[in-house]
Amino acid sequence: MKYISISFFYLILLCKVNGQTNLPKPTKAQLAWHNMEFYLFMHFGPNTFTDLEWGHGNEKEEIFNPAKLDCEQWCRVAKASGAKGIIITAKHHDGFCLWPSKFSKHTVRESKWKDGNGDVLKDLSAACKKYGLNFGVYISPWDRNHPDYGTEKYNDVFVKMMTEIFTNYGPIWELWWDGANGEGPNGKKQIYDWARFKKTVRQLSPNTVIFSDVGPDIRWCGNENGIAGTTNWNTLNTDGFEPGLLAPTTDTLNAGNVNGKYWIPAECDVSIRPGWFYHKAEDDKVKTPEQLFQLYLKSVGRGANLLLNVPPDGNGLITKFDSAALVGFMKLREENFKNKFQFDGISFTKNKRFKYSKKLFDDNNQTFVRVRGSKENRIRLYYKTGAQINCIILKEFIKKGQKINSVKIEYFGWGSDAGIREVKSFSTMGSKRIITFPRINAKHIYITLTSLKAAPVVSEVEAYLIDENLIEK
Ligand code: FUL
Repeated sequence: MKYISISFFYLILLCKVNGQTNLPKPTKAQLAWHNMEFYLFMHFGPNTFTDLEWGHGNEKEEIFNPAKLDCEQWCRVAKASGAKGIIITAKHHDGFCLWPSKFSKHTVRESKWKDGNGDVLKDLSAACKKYGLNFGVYISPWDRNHPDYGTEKYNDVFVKMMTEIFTNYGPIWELWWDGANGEGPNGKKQIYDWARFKKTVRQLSPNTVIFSDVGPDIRWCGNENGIAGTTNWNTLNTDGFEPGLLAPTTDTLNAGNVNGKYWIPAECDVSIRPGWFYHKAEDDKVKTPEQLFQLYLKSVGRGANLLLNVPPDGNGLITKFDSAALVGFMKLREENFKNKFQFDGISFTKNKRFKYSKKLFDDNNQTFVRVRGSKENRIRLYYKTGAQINCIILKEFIKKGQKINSVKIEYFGWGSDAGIREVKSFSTMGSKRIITFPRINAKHIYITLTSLKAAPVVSEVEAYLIDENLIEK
C-alpha cells in the first residue's frame, strides 16, 4: 500500500513537472480559429437603406434593393486587406432575412431586389469559397418583426432558421449570436432557449465555432472598440451565465479568468466607421490605416482576434473609402513585419554558450521549445552586431493550455548603454503578443517568464524595427 501511494505521489509530481496539469485546452476548431487572427464583419440589410442602426422591424421589404450587389467585390477587398474570412448579418434585430427563409415573411424574397429571387447568403457563401475565405454568419435572436417573437414558438422558428442556414449555405466556420433581447412586435421579450440553440448547432455542424458574450467557443471582448485586455486569459468561468444581460461583467469578459474553467478566447469586434451599418454621412469618418494598425496591436497583439466591420453601401458594394483604408492597413502590416531581425544565438541557461536553434524563429507555431533549461525560465537572445528594434512578438504554444502568467523583457545594450535594462513587463502571453517600445540597440535580449501556471512552452520570438509612429499609443 505504502509502495503504491509513493508511486502515486511521484506520478503526480511528474505530471506537475511536465506541466500536464488539468488546464483547459482549445478544441481543434478553436485552435484553427486562433490562426484566423483578422477577418471582416459586414452589417447589411434594411438599415443600409433607411440610415438606421436598429431597424424597427416594420420597414417595407421593397426598400432592400442593392442594385449592384457583388459579393465577389467584398471578397476581393477582404483578400486585399489580408482578412481571412467574412461574417455577415444574415438577420439583424429588425428581423429581415438576407436569405429567402421559409419561416419568415420579411426576407429578400419579399423585396424588389432581383424580383425577389436574390439570396445574399447564397452569393456570399459561393464567393467566399471561390476566394478561399472562411464564411461566418451573424444571426440575431432578437427579432422586432417576427409575429411569434415573445412566445415559445419563436424558439422553434429560430432553430429552423439556423437549420436552413447550416443546411443550405455551409460550411459555416463561425456563428455569431448577438445577446440583445428587446421587445418584439407584441411588446414582449423572448426567453431564449440557449441550450437548445447550442445543441442544434453542435448537431448540424460540430466544427462551427459559436460566438456570444459567453461562448461556448468564442467570447465577446467586453467592448465594441476592438480592444482586448492587456491581461487576456483564454479561459473563462461561464457556469450559471448566459449571453446578454446574464453575462459576466464587461471587465471579466475583457480579461478572462486566470483560473477559468473553459477555453473561451476573446474576439474584438469594432467598426471601420462610427456606425455598424453604412451611412453616407460617415464616408469621411472611416478609420485610417494607422488607426487600424493600433487596433491590430490592441486585439491580435494581445492574443485575441480582430473582427473588423466594413459595411457595404446601398449599391451592395464596399466603398472606395473603406477599401483604401483596408489596403493601407495591409500595407502597414506587410512593410513593418517584413524584416525579422536575425539573431545569432539562443540560450536558456546563464553562462551557457549561445547556440543556433530554429524552432523559435521559423514562423511555424507548430514547433516550440520548452523553456526549462534553467530555474529562471529565461530565453536569452544574442545579436552579434546589435539589434536596433522597437517591437517584439511572442507566441505561446497554447495547444496544451495557456500557462504563462507574466513576462519581463530586458536587454543588454552597447557602449554607454551597456548593462541590463528593462524594456517592458506585462501579464499573459497567449497565442500572440506584440510588444512595442521606444527603439533600443540590444546585444542581448532576455525574455523572462516571471510567473507561470505550468511548465511554459513558447513557439515563436520575433524582433522588428517598425515605423516609430506605429508604436502602441
Ligand atoms: C450589437 C448590436 O446591437 C449592434 O447593432 C451590432 O450588431 C453589434 C455588433 O452588436 O449587440
